[in-house]
Amino acid sequence: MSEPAGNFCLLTGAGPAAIAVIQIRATDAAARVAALCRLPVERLPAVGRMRLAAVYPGDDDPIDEVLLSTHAVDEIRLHLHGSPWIVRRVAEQLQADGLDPVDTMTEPDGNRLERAAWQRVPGMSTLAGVRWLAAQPMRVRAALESNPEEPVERIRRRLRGLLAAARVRDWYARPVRIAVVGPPNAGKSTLINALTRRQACLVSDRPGTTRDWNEVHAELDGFPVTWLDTAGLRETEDPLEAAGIEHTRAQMAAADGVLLVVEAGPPVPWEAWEQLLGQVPLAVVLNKADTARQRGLAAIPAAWRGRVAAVSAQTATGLGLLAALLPGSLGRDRSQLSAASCFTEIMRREVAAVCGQADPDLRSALATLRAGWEA
Ligand SMILES: Nc1nc2c(ncn2[C@@H]2O[C@H](COP(=O)(O)OP(=O)(O)O)[C@@H](O)[C@H]2O)c(=O)[nH]1
Ligand SMILES: [Mg+2]
Repeated sequence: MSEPAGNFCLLTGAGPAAIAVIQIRATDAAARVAALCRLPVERLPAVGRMRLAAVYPGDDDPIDEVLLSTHAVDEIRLHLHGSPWIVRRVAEQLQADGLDPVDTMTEPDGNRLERAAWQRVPGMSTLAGVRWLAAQPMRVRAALESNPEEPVERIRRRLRGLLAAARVRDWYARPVRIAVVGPPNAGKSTLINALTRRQACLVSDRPGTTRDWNEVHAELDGFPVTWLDTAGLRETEDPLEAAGIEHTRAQMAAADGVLLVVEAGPPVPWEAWEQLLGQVPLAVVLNKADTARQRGLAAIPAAWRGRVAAVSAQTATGLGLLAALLPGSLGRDRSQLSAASCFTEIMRREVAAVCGQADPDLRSALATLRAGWEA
């Protein structure tokens, strides 16, 4: 009997994470992964690099979009969306191709920085998050670098940047909860379907259709989002609809923010909405822009003015503009996405401690910190 061709191993545990990582070790790992992803071998990432690809176990359509990372010539990892079905399907295919399943979880390679990043992969909810995390060891290493001539204030500024960008991990790990509110029939459910490219919410031209609530988990621009579809807010005699409206108020209170959707064209009672919401909406959507243009925007509350997007949920126009408004409204500075970040709590504490030191202690504390993370 011939020797097994190589093996594969599920590196990530099963959990709430949306990502599962399968490590493939084989002398011909590249050829195998290329076949699985229907890519020419030369399109696979070089050692230390990543790329997106689709996986095709068997002759089916692609079952998932994956991130491929090459760790060595004989080691490639597939970062899958962690649905158990997808993981099982890929594992079955690898086994059918002659690879041995290995149960024991191997210790991730690399130094403490790399290990810390790999161990946190399951906490990322989107592939963009995994990509961000995978880039961190390199970025952190560069940020901790310094030479004796560098002014201490410049080092301190860089360390503060590391601390400020620590929150980016949360942007990728925890879905932001956005309640979509507005009058009945404004197109709230249609908008959620358009933003998520799914038919998750019931759409009807009969006002008052959405009475119970619907949570849709999706990705917006690489970030995890939970959209909360709500019952339209209006005066009603119907007790069932009234219960839905009561629930909408509770959802608004529990969400991270609200998206106000109104119909473009008819006059909007802005003052009433201001009172009802009791908060500045993340964005004000003037929907059905395909049928009418909004007038009377001069009356919109001043704090809401920079947050208006005219869209058509039906034709999916203006959605990009709306998506572009949200990071700013959520207080997220996109420039931090490309910055080095303290991506673990321990690292954050250690960097904060160094940052608080005066010169010349700061330099030696930084050297100690660097040595600790490179161990
Ligand atoms: N013309 C047009 N109709 C829309 C648009 N968005 C939603 N609608 C229609 O408006 C009606 C109410 O939509 P729905 O999403 O159920 O509104 P909701 O009550 O706010 O959830 C449906 O007939 C939709 O097809 C849009 O952008 N343009
Ligand atoms: Mg609805």
